[in-house]
This record gives sequence, C-alpha cells and structure tokens, in this order.
Amino acid sequence: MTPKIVILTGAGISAESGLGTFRDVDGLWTKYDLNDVATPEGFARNPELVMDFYNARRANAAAASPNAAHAALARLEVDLQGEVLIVTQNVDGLHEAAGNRNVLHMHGALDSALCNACEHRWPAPAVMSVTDPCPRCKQQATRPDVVWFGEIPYGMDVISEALSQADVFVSIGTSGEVYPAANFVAEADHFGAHTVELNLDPSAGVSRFAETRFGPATEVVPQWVADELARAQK
Ligand code: BV8
Repeated sequence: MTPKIVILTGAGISAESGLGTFRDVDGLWTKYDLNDVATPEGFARNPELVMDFYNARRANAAAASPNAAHAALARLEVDLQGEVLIVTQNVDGLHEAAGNRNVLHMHGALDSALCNACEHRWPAPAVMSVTDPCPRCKQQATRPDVVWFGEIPYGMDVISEALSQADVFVSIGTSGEVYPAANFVAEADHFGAHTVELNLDPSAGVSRFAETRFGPATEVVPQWVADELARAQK
C-alpha cells in the first residue's frame, strides 16, 4: 500500500545548505527584531529595511544548493508515485531545486513578489525596491510575497485536507514555535497518522510525536526515507 505522506519542513532542513535558521544561536531573530522585518506593521514603518532584509535572504537563497535531506525527499516523491506533499515554512526554493514538485509554501516564497494594491503576483527580481511599480496596476505598492506574523498562511484548506488523509506526518527542521504549523502534528495525530519528528534538537512539540530521530537533517532524513521506502515496498 502506498502511504500518503505529509512533510512539514522548517529552516533546519536548509541550515546545512548555509541558510540561517531563526531561533538557533546566531539565528536571524537574534540579529533582527521580527516585529521590524516580519510583520505588516514593520513594513509600513520602514519598508526599505524590510526590502533590504528580504533582498539579502533572496541573494543567500539564490546562492545556496539543496543538501542530502532535500535530495532524499525528492527521491521519496518519485518512488512513492507522488503521494508526498511537502508543506514548507521556508521561503527558499531548495525543495524545488532538489526536484520535488508537490511543494506548498505556506509562508510564501522569496522568488515571488506581491502587489499590496491589486494582489497581482509575479516572479520577484533579485533586488526589490519600494519604488518598483506593479507590472499590472503600475502602483508603487509592491512587497515580498511572504506571510508575516498576523497574516494568514497560504494553502490552509489544502493542508487541512491533506492532514486529514495522511498515513504519515513528518516534521523536519522546525522548532515548533510558530502557529498554525506547530499544530499540524496534533491534527495529523487526531486523524490517525503516524507522526515523526526529524530534528537536530527536540522541538517545542516533541512530546506530540509517536517517533523522533535527532541529528543533522543530512543524516536523519536520508535514513528515514530509506526506511520508509523499504516499508512501502513490503
Ligand atoms: C496566523 C516570514 C492566523 C517569512 C514567518 C500566541 C500564541 C500562539 C500563537 C500566536 C500568539 N501570538 C500570535 C500568534 C500567531 C503567530 C505565532 O505563531 N507567533 C509565535 C511566534 C508565537 N503566527 C502567525 O501570526 C501566523 N498567522 O496565525 O494567522 C490564522 C491562522 C490559521 C488560519 C487562519 C488564520 C503567521 C506565521 C508566519 C510568520 N512568518 N516568516 C520569512 O521571513 O521566512 S515565521 C518564521 O518562523 C519563518 O517563516 C519560519 O518558517 C518560522 C518557523 O521557524 P522554523 O522554521 O521552525 O525555524 P527555527 O529557527 O525556529 O527552528 C529551526 C529548527 O531547526 C530548530 O528546531 C533546530 O533544532 C533545527 N535545526 C537547526 N539545524 C538543523 C536543524 N534540524 C536538522 N538539521 C539541522 N542541521
């Protein structure tokens, strides 16, 4: 039987690709106040600061390569005939670069731009500026297409439906500090999924997982994928 697998990823899966996490030692939130750079209020107060923050992360993400953990998840999607959905909190494009096709960016993506006036979306330029006119309505109302604190994450209905049907829910490289993502394990468990945490350290929600494996994602994710593929082939 091919299991339906929902995989939640966070900054930890991209850490070994050189992209910073948020809450680890010297993480992004130790250098920036998230209220200044990851809230609509912060953007209204100082849009240039926010554009600079995301321009720097966009440049880092563009220079990064997928690691063995991303590659293992791409293998899983191919070998399990697409019963795999990746719900990522990450705004980098490393899952797609590794070959995954079924990826939902619930917190948006660095490579997308959004117009605050007409809600048009287009591929973000490498460097965004507050004076960029929207390609459609021409107003200077552009912003990074990311979900800030206090904003509604993307794809919540698709995610809820997938969690209700999942046989396996895996959480990789996330601290479990940010909602609603931090609640997905409880939703999946409620519907009878086997829940797995693959993380460097125990997350805030560790006690809610049926199975936990700790270590760097480039070690624990390929091993878990190999075990899952062996199980699925029985
Ligand atoms: C919403 C923008 C309503 C893009 C981000 C009080 C209590 C509870 C909740 C709230 C509250 N007050 C407000 C809230 C809601 C709020 C929230 O959860 N706040 C928290 C801080 C308390 N949430 C929201 O506002 C969300 N919206 O709730 O709307 C709603 C909800 C549902 C339906 C309708 C309406 C919006 C949240 C999105 C905010 N935007 N980012 C960007 O700039 O990237 S959040 C930011 O943190 C990132 O996006 C990231 O995705 C997210 C989570 O961080 P992690 O990915 O987990 O990274 P972190 O550094 O924390 O952890 C890294 C982990 O990796 C660690 O565990 C570490 O051990 C591990 N690791 C490190 N290295 C490795 C590794 N693992 C493996 N291998 C390694 N090598």
